[in-house]
Amino acid sequence: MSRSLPSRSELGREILARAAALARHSDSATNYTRTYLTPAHQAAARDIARWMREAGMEVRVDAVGSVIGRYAANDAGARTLLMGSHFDSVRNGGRYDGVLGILVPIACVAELNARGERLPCAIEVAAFADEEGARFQTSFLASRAMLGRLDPAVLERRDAQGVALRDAMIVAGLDPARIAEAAIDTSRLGAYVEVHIEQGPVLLDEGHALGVVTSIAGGTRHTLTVRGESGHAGTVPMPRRHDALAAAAEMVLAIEKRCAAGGSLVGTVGMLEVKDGTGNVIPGEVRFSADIRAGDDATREAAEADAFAACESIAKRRGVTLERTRTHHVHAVPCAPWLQDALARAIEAIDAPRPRNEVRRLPSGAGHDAMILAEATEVGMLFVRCGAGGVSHNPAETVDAEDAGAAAQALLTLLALLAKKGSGSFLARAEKGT
Ligand code: HGY
Ligand code: MN
Ligand code: MN
Repeated sequence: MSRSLPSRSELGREILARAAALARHSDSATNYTRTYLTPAHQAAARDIARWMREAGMEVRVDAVGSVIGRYAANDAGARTLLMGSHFDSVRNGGRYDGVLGILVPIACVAELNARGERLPCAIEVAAFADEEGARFQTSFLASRAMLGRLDPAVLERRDAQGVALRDAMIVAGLDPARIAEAAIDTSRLGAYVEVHIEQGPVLLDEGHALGVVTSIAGGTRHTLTVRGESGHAGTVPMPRRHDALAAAAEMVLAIEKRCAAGGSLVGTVGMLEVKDGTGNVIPGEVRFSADIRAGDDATREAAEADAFAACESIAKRRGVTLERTRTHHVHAVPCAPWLQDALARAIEAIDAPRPRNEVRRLPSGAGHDAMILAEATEVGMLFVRCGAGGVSHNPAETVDAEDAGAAAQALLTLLALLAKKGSGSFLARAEKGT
């Protein structure tokens, strides 16, 4: 008797229970923070590897610590459908960002395995070890490594305690000299599909449990260093000061003002540190971050040019120097139309809650590993509704079990849809056939 499909709530409850178990692996005793290669990060990797094995996958850990499960095809020559997301987090973040995109595909493979079903493509689930880059400022480290595009210079980056990335790798049992071995044969990839929480309020406000991503906003991140002149807070007359922090503060507001121009453009200063900061000393040196994004590269590039020109003129007027380095850059990425259509059909087929029976397609303002995989294969993304007003990168981040279960049912349906296209390069056929 063929096994009945587990109910949406059964699937969802197990997914959320595992997210809760992973959330216990945190670098902090007081909040959910899991950064690259810490003991908590390694403990989470072990849990994920165990769940992948229990789901019937062969599991490997790659040269940068990503955990990759493989569920072989019924045809040895078939290509691979890669799914996954990241299991590191921002500081004091939410427990579903990234993690949901690992647990949902694991639940789907477990279901296929329980049915003894194999597909005309291999399935791989990648738990990427470092996407946020919160510890070493190394966004998308793991997915870049998977494509063989990780710049070895990142090995010299240091965390807030001064630990070099290369040393953190050695402590975690990895060999920094072998990061190139994380690269896969991308010709075997048929497509990449990432499930992710929306991290915004659109699906919530409009009553959609799931949504299909149309494109992913590009972005850059910069470190700006302002150098003025430290001095005695009590004796230097105001007109003679070269206060690095006051200058930086004016620059922060200039960046905010330019990026408030509307549309998909956004700008954020998330980090600011005063060197040798002391209450009775005029700050001599300040370093701050700037994260600028937009749905298209031209809008973002224009905003960057204007914002940083404003910073330069503030520096000149205040008699301080300004140094800027770009630490991160990803282009805006479109999601493959045929994958968007297949995901939309899957949402319709499982009858996920959607007003007026329409599937919502929407852009992603957040960056995802899919942006990097898009350099090697076609990508699709399935968004899952966030609760608590759609907040994310915040401990209040939440997902409903029914919606998590709906995502698993939609992904299972997508796999069935794609499998219908027959064996061999079934994904290519899916592409032509839809
Ligand atoms: O910053 C982002 O968009 C993602 O959370 N890495
Ligand atoms: Mn994130
Ligand atoms: Mn994420």
